[in-house]
Amino acid sequence: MAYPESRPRRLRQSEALRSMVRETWLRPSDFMWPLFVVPGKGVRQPIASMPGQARLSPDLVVEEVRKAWALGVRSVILFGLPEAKDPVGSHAYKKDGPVPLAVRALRDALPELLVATDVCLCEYTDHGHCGVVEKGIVRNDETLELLAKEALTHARAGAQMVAPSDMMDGRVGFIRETLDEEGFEDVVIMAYSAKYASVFYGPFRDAADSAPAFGDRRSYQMDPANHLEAIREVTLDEEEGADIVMVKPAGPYLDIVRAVREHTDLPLAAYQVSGEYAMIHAAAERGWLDLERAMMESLLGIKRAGADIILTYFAPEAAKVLAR
Ligand code: PB1
Repeated sequence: MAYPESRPRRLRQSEALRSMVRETWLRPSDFMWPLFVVPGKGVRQPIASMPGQARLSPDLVVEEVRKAWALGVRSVILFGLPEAKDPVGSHAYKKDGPVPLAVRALRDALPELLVATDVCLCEYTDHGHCGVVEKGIVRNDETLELLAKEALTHARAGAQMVAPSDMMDGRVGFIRETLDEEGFEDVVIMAYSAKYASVFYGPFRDAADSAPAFGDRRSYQMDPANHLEAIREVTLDEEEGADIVMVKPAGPYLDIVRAVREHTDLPLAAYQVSGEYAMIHAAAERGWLDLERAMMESLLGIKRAGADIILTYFAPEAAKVLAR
């Protein structure tokens, strides 16, 4: 049927009609809030490139997450910034490091909260790469042991989910095996499966002081030009035991989100990264975009593309809007 019998505008006449036929809805529990944890007490260091976000000590992480919980946010993911960095990222697996301490504090304060931790070495190595380096090469197999130690440290602290973001081959299976051997078969693995070598991580690297000291991450993170490779990476992580798979970044990769959604029946996460967050804030600060509307539309697009879980720095603010 064509015009004039068919009139799509009939269903757009009022909010009552538009909401009746709306195909995608956001919920506060869709959002997972990434947080940066530093050692100490009472420490709050605002992140200039990420307005509204800060590096927080474990006590203030609890304070901020309580507020987010009250708004409907039900999960967080923690990134650690250690006291010291070294070639093998040894602070990544210290049991009294900022992340394990924050995990314990959050589990005590909010027993129903889902506490996930990022598993990677880049925030902990003095060269800034996600694995150990020998002769300028990031060594894949030598890194697996260290990632497993880090995941185990987080699980022992009470993390219900670990999320390896390193992009080493075989790390999901290696971490799964280690956790199971140590009695943590219930700890969920959310794999950063299709993680691209993206420029949009800039503000994060600023926040975590984790930019590579030499070279880049293109020998382990994916080529932004590739689509089929994302399906291969997701398939491998599924076979290795991932419980949740992820596409990262999100906004510039919605085609990949959709393709992965159609490929797997596992829960699918998408990470709205620091650069996506910073861009919206920067445009809003210049008066070019309405911050709240741009925030909500960017998140709606990621959900519409097929993500079940959205890692986003907007989590508390977006939850506040949805609560209205
Ligand atoms: O928000 C972000 O930009 C996230 C960045 C992401 C965190 N998982 C990585 C950035 C990078 O590759 O440097 C960290 C990788 N472990």
